[in-house]
Amino acid sequence: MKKEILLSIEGMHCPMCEKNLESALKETEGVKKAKVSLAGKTAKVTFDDTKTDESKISAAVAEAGYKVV
Ligand SMILES: [Cu+2]
Repeated sequence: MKKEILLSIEGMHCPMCEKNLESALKETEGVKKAKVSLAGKTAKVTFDDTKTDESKISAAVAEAGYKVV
């Protein structure tokens, strides 16, 4: 099933961070949509919950160099 979550992200400092994280999320298996906001310090992620879950998405965020808070 499709699920949407809004994550609070720590560690983004510039528009490159925003782009980096967004593309990292989009490349994550099971992720359908990702919209990262530098100003809002958030990532809105739509994913297929048969393929991934919130902890795997958080791990992908950490791998990209940022942190879910
Ligand atoms: Cu940056």
